[in-house]
Amino acid sequence: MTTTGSPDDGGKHKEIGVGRSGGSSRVEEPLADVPPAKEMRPPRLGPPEDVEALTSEAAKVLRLNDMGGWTKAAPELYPHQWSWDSAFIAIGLAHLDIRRAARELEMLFAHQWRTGKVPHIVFNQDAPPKSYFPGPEHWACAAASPDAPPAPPYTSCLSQPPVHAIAVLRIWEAASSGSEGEISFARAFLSGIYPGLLSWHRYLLTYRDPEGSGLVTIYHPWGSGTDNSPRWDKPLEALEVGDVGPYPRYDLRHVGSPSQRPTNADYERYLWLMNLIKRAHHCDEPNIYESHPFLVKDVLTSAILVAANEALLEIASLLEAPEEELDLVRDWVDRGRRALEGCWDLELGLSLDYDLRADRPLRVRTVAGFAPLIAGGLSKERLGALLETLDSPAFLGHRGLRWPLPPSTSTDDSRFHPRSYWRGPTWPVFNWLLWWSLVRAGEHERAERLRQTALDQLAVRGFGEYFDPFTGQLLGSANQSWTAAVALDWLVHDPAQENRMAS
Ligand code: 2M8
Repeated sequence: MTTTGSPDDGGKHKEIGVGRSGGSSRVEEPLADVPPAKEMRPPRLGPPEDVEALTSEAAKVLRLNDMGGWTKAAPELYPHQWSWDSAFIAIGLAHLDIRRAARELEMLFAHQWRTGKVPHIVFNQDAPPKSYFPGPEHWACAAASPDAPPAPPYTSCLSQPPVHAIAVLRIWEAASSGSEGEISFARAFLSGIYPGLLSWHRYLLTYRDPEGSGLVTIYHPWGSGTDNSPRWDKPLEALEVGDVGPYPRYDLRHVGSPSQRPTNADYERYLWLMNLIKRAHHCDEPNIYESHPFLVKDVLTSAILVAANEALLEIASLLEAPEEELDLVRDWVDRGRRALEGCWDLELGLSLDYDLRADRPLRVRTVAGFAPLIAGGLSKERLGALLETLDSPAFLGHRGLRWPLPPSTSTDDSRFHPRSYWRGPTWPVFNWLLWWSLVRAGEHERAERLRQTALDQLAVRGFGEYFDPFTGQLLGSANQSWTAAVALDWLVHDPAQENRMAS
C-alpha cells in the first residue's frame, strides 16, 4: 500500500506507505510538461524590514527544531541529528548564538567512531515511535562494530559530506567580531574540536581512500547526502537485491506526494546495502572495501573535503599546530584538487563520479559535477568552463525556471524529475555551497545574484527542504533546519550592508 495523494494536497496523507520487494518503478508519476518561460521578477528582499522579518522567521525555525544542544533536521520527517545538516545548522546558529552553534557540533562529535568517522545520523532516543525508518533499532551499530561509540544513543554506520570544519571556521569568524568573552570562548572551542576534525579528515583519506587517490569512496547512496540522485542509478541497477521483507515508509506521511521521495525500488536497494554493511561486513571498512557491491568515488564529497581541509588549515594555523600537521593538510588539499581534475568530462563540462566496481565514470549531469568549483584553486580556463555549464540551458539558462537557481539534476538529463528529491528540485543548501564557492572564486557579482535569488525564493515560499524548479512549489519538509540556517548566513552576508558598515 502506498499513498496516492496529489502533489498539492498539502501533505495530508492518510495512509503510511509500506514497501515490498519488487515494488514500484523508479518514476511513479508522469512528468509534467515543462511550463513556458517566466518573466524574471526582481528580487523582493530590499528594505531592511524585509531582511529583519526573514531573519526572525529563520531563527524561529531553528528554535522550533532545537532539541537543547542539537537540532532536528526537520520537525517530523527527520527527528534525529544528521551530520552535514548539523554543520550547516551551526553556520546559521553562529549568527544567533556562538555557544549554541559550537554545542551543535560538539554534540555530533561526541559520537565520533574510533576510526574517526562522524556518523551520518545520531539517533534521538526520545523520537516518537514509528517516526523514522530505518531508526536506531535497525542500525544499532554499537552492537555490530567495536569501533562504534557506546550506545545509546545509537548511530548509523555511514557518514555524510564533511562540511564541519567549514562550519567551525564560520563560528570563529562570527566570534571574532564579537566581545572578548566570545573570542576566548571560540578559541577554546577551536582547540577542543580540532583533534576530532583532524581524525575525521584522516579517516576519509585513509579508510575511505585506501588507494591514496584524493577521492572519497562512498558505499551507500545515503553516504553522499544526495540519496536518489541519478548519479547512483547505474551502480544501484547492477545490484542483485535479495528479499528485504516488508518495511514502513513513514517518510511518505510527511510529504505532499510519494513522487517527492525515493521510490520503493530505491528503498529496497538502500535497505539491501544497509543489511550487507551491517550483517555481512560488520561495519568494518576493509571488509566493505573487499566485497561490497556498491563502491563509488564521490566527487561532491571529495570536493567538500578539499574545501574543509582548507578551513582546517586555517584552524590549525590559528592554533599554532605542529608544522607536520599543517603540511599533511596542505598535501590533502593538493591531492584532492589534482584528483578532481582527473574526473573532468570535457564534453559535459562537469566532473564525474567513478564507479569502482564497474571501473567507469558515471556520466550524469547533476550539480555534483560542479565539484571543482567547491574545491577551489581553479585555473582560469577550468573556472570559465564550469561557469559556462552553469549558465547553459542545462542549468541556470533554462527558460522555464521559476527562479534562476540550479536544478539538482540537469533538465537535459533523461532522468530529470522536477519533484523527485535529488533528481531535479533545487536545494537551498546546495545553492549555499555554490554561492560560497563563487565568493571564494572571486565571482562576486554572480554570487550576489544567486544569494538574492535564493533569498527571494525563501521569502516567497518559506524554508522548504527543496523546490520544484519550474513552479517554485515547496517540496519535502517545510521548516527544514538547514534551509533556515543557510538563509541566516545569506542574510548576514549582504554586501550592501557590509559596505554600509565598512564606511
Ligand atoms: C535526506 O536523507 C535521509 C537519509 O539520510 C532520508 O531521506 O531519510 C538527505 O537529503 C540527506 O542529505 C539529509 O542529510 C537528510 C536530513 O535532512 O535527509
